[in-house]
Amino acid sequence: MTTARRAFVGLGSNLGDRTAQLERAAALLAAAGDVVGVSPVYETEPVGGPAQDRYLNVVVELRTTDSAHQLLERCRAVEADAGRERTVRFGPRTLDADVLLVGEEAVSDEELVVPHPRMFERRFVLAPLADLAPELVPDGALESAVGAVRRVGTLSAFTTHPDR
Ligand code: GSY
Repeated sequence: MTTARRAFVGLGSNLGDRTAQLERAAALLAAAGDVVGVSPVYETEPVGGPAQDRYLNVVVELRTTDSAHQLLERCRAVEADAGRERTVRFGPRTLDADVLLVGEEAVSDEELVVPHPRMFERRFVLAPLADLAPELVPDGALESAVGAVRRVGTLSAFTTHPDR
């Protein structure tokens, strides 16, 4: 049996009902039973691509036996569920789901690079990741990363209550 590892997936949306799409994507990921946390929601300045609307971003934490490629398939499934169309590179999207980290696994092939190659430059990834796993964010990285972010709430299905 494969040992479960700590993994992180980034979710972002800047087209349509952003909150509903993040809620649904997180719920679809959680249906497999290996999601252990979801960060607060951040409204974030778009990084890269054409001029476009602000995103909502979260990071989802898993304790999973899935490989990085299996997680990629799950990410593709939640993007497809949101009707994601790949038209403009780095352009607006109903939902983006990126594999960020999978334990110590390093992958680099034509389909996937893990750790995600741009995650440590992007505040929309590092701010929610720091909420879940501050020890994984190198000193000074959050400050030097690009793109303004603002914490705006939590996904309703994943609000942590103090009495639970
Ligand atoms: O790589 C994820 C899609 N994406 C985002 C995003 O999720 N948030 C922000 N703020 N900018 C982005 N640029 C791209 S591409």
